[in-house]
Amino acid sequence: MQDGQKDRLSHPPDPGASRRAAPRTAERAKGRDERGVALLLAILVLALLVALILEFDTDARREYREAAAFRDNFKATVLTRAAVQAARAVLQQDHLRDKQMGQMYDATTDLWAFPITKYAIGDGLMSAQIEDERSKLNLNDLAASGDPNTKKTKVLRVKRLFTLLQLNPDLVDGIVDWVDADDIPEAAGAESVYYQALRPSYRAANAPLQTPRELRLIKGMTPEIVDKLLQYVTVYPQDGESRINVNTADLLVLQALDPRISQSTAGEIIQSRPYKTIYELDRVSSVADIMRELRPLGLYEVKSNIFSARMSLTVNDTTKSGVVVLQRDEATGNSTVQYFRFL
Ligand SMILES: [Ca+2]
Ligand SMILES: [Ca+2]
Repeated sequence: MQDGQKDRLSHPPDPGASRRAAPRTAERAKGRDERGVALLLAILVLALLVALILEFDTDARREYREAAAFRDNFKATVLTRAAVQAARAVLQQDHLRDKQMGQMYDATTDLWAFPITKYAIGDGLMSAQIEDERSKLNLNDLAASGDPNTKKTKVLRVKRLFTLLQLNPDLVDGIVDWVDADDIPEAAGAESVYYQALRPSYRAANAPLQTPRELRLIKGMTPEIVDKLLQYVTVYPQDGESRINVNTADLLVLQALDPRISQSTAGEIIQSRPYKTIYELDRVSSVADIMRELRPLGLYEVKSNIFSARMSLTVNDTTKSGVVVLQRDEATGNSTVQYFRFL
């Protein structure tokens, strides 16, 4: 027997040996593969985790920003409403002061007339300006039925203002028809028949204007014309009572009052402000006769009971603006909200 054979005989070949040797190599390879896969998985998980964290971070930041903006918006909204109460308080204070002094007039020298700029209120800054609505011509007085002469006087007054503003006075006929109860058009006006031919069609309100912005619906009006008018016309009080306050009225509004009031006489009226009573206009010699003549017609006044306030509240990066119209009770000085809108 050869050694090898002996050897093989004494050590019979292990049938599993070669099978075991091969798996050892395979296992090693498998081990390497598994470690590689595990590493890849780990890298993948890490990458996912990083992506997740980044996304979470972005989301969290966005949500935080959104929450902060929501919070600021909410605060500004609440503060805007608080500012309305502040405006009411200012007007009440003015009333009490007038009563104490025994001088019931409202002028631009009053405290309410001073603008408030970035006044700290709560977590926000408030800017506000109160305006006298009686410094403007009330367009709702054009609805007046009854005495045709009174109506004519009122219409002419508004037409004069339009002319002074270099706007077509015929536009006023459209406003008259919009607010008057009838369906009979004025010379240059328009009633529902006209608006119903438009696309989209609508009807004339045949009722007082609710807000100055409603003017845009009226024949011939454009947003530009309405913007130009806003400083000089009002729709408050809604019942159309339209005495203007000579202590606050603009030069053009004073001129519109009567055709004999020129730019220079209107300027003289402004120069001699404030007037504590309507009789004090007699001080202005150039216009005394005219004002005496207008006095019994109830065209003007030295005080006001209707005001508007524009407020803007800023909390961090969020600003909320609102406009409120306040009617002040002449006996108590307490104001009621006639209109409120966020801008
Ligand atoms: Ca009408
Ligand atoms: Ca009419």
